Order: sequence, then structure tokens, then C-alpha cells
Amino acid sequence: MAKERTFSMIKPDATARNLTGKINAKFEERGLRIVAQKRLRLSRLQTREFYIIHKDRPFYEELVEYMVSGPVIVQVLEGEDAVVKNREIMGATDPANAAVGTIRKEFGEDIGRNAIHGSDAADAAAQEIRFFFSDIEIVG
Ligand code: FUP
Repeated sequence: MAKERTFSMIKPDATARNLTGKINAKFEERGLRIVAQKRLRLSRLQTREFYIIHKDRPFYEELVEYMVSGPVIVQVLEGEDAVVKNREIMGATDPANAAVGTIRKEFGEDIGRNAIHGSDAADAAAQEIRFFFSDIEIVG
């Protein structure tokens, strides 16, 4: 497997509980390198665009309000098979179904407040990285 990059976002429930370092340790322990990272407040407009794929789902407005409720950490992770590996490290969307040792199992509160977002495929990763970062902000 070649080295690749994926996009990750630590969500407001996790930043509120000061879990950034503990979550980052999970990536680093599994061989993913944080090659870009910044803390910011999302606007409603940005959040609606970022989650546009879910615009017709019943939880969309609730998701947007939650994502703007506090700071997030946006990140680029790099490593072998980074997209799939990061999804394994994150665990299932609903923390109740997530495997032991995953971020969502350890730190997620429920299916909405589930601590972390990660790209689900290589094309989504490229698009989500571009959404938040310029090339000069990513240092591998
Ligand atoms: P994931 O890729 O695991 O983050 O999951 P999805 O893309 O399916 O969902 C994106 C986000 O929408 C989840 F992280 C939380 C929210 N969501 C809900 O609030 N309720 C649901 O039933 C499904 C997703």
C-alpha cells in the first residue's frame, strides 16, 4: 500500500472535553502522521457545504447546529493506507457499535456527538483536504 493522505476533524464534543491530545495519540500510535492541523470555529455556511451529502437526512439541521457549537480541529493525516486505517482507528459512526479501543468507543457520547469525523474514501479525502487546507499548509 502506498502512502496516502486523509482528512480528519475532531468535533466540538471532544474539544469541549479537552481530548485533542488523547485522540491525536491514537493516530500516532497506529502510524499515522499529523501533517497539518488547525483549530477553528466553523460557520453555518461552511458546515452546510461540508455535509451537503446529508442535506436531505432528518438529522442535517441538528448536525449543523452541533458542529458550530464549539471549536473543531481540522487535520490532514498521512500514512500507509491512511483512509482505511483512519476509519479503523475512528470506529463505527454510533459509539455503541464501535469496537473496543477505537476513538468513538472511548470518547464518543452518542451517534451525533461522536468525537471525530474522517473521510470515508480517497476521493472524499482529497475534496475535504482541499476544503480546509492549501498545499503550503501541509508539511509531510
Ligand atoms: P461517518 O462517516 O461514520 O461519520 O458517518 P456518516 O457520514 O453516515 O454521518 C456523518 C455524521 O452525521 C455522523 F458523524 C453524525 C451524524 N449522524 C447523525 O447525527 N445521525 C445519524 O443517524 C447518522 C449520522
